[in-house]
Amino acid sequence: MDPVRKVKDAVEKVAEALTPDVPGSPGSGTPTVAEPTEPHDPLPPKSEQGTPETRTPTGDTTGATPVSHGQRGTFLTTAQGTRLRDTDHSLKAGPRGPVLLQDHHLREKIMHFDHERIPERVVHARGAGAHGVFTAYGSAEPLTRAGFLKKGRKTKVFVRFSTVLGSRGSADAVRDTRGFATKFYTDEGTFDLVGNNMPVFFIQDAIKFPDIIHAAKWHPDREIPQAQSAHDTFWDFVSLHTEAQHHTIWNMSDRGIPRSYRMMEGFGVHTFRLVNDAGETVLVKFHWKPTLGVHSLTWEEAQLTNGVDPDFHRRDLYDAIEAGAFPEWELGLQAFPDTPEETFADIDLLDPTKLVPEELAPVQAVGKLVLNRVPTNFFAESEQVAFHLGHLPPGIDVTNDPLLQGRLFSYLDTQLTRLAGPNFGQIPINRPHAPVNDMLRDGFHQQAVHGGVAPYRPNSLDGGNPFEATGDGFVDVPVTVAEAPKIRANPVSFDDHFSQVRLFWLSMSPVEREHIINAYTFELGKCYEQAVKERQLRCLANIDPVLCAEVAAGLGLPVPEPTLPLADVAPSPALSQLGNRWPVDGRLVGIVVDAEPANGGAGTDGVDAVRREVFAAGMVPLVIAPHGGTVGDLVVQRSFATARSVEFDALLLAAAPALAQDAVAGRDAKVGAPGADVVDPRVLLLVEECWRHAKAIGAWGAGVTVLERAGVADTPGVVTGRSGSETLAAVSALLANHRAWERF
Ligand code: HDE
Repeated sequence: MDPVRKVKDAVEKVAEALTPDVPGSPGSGTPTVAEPTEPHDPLPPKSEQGTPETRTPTGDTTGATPVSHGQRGTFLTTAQGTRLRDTDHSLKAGPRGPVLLQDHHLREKIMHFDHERIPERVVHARGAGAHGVFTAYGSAEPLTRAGFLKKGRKTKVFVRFSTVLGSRGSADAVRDTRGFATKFYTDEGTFDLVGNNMPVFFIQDAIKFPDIIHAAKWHPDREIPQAQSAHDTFWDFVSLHTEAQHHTIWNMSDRGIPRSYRMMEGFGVHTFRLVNDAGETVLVKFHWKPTLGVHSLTWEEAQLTNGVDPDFHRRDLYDAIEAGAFPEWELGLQAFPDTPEETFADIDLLDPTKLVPEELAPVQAVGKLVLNRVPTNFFAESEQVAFHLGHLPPGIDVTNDPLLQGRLFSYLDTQLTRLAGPNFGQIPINRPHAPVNDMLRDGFHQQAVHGGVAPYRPNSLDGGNPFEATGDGFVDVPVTVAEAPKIRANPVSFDDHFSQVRLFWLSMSPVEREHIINAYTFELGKCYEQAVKERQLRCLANIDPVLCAEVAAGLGLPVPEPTLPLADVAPSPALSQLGNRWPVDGRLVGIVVDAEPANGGAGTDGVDAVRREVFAAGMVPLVIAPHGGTVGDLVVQRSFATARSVEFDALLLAAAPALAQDAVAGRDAKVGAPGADVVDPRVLLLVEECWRHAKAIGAWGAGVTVLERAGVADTPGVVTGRSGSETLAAVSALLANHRAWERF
């Protein structure tokens, strides 16, 4: 089906579900879901979680015993399958007597609960995952023999997005790098692309990873701040360790506060090596390009969001998928000749603090990822998923990037502890969809009942099984390793720490530069140590004099002299987020309405039609009214008490709701204002915040009064129309630019 049609159909379904004539919607009086009184079967397990099991946990291969071991049958049981008649009362010696030690159900229930938590990830602890499908265009076929990149091939995927620094319960909209890890369940074995939303990293050698993470996470004495880089130890490290400056400017840019996971780019960061059937190789960098474009929050919006809705990105991802606005990315490759120098345009491809500008090496699209299903169980899937860079199918191989090489060790090692034993690959979300026939045996939490007597090679007792692959197995590309002394050192090219930081700065539009200046000023302003601030200013002096002077002015410190000549680099316009128009699918549009005329409001004339037009455009309308429930025929999604501007991408004002009469009376007594003219201050706050955050605002009819009262009428990105429809058209056009940038 045409994807646009598909989104519209799904969006219509949501629209129908929200109309009051649907049983169960507020005002209809008909309950949708009757309280269950009769036992019935639980939902079946998801199909792909059944595969690729061929044996049941009991070793039965006859098919007589079902494979799934959770949630079977209708009745509550113990973990051993004994049906239970009571799970609410402990076994006691009489109703008022002591609890008996022999109560196995009590002990089993509490024991299991006591151990429900597992250690969180040491980095990237906070995250959210989703299932999807990857479809290959075939354009990578000349470069790699990887089957999942052959034209038309569809591969199931699981993606987990994350922040890096915060704990599992920390807020989503913090200033931080985002993880973008993708598991492709290919039929030649699993491929994990474990990337970030920024193309460069803080360090050039994995041996320094504990240092950067110790510096960036909380202070060890008080375990604060949570999920923040705005503190002394972070800036102490990055100002001393100047190779971190490139990644740091990405964090200080709008890329550090994405609007949504759906609106982030992804990067494999390292250079990988592809090999085709003829044994020819190329070096590549992987890119994910979001269909909706790359968009960010503003800093004030991010800070408000973390209080108002700490789960903002998680909720946004799941809401979009459930509304049928499936998030999409194209997978792209930058390909470079595989030369002995491993450089391209003088850029060292093994240095993970360097990017290759797209103007020099265009990103070629090789397939599309669509996320179309939220996890059934957060713990089982998002929490237990384990990615690894060494999960490579035939046709993709690693390079000698020293950061990548260290990561190859780290992920297995950390997962051994986090998932408590070596068999985490058998957890449903981690199981390959390709058939597995390894000779790994036993260990904690072994799920398989392996047959045979000879888990070794060569053997004759199991008939020589399993056999080594002949033509189609994984082959390590036989790269020549130069004869060289054993040494702890970097290539000389790794010493250039500033040229690409300047390249990034020069590539930004004026408004993006302003945001970067503000971010450095905020973060350094939160540091206590004068020496740290001064040292970071010296780094900024080597990036750009204006950047350095502006931040120094904000901190009230002198402007230092650069210690290096400024790099002579050409900007890369592709790095800027501005200048394009993007689809508005899945954008949230708030519509402010008034109470019914009978209750002193102006009513909701024409609002239902606008709401339907918003849906038809693939966006999500949220009606905001003085109270919950319904107003006229409209179902209210947000009341003035629950609505906050940060949730909406654009605001429509259909009315000018007045302050409730009793509140007006109190206010009149204080300031003597004419009661009927007082617009509800919560509506004014919505408008003021949307305006400050440069969001599109539209009004028609009585709604125009609110613009005047808020003092924003006739300013950029604020439109009025003769009808709701006309206003929506103007607001949609503004939304395609993401923000009214002129307002900054
Ligand atoms: Fe990771 N990283 N990392 N990292 N990383 C982990 O593995 C590590 C790096 C990335 O959603 C850990 O299972 C080292 C770069 C993502 O489950 C750990 C180094 C990039 C995720 C680890 C790096 C990443 C992780 C913690 C320096 C982008 C979350 C939990 C050499 C290209 C995956 C785990 C998920 C997670 C180590 C640097 C991305 C400790 C040693 C560069 C997206 O093994």
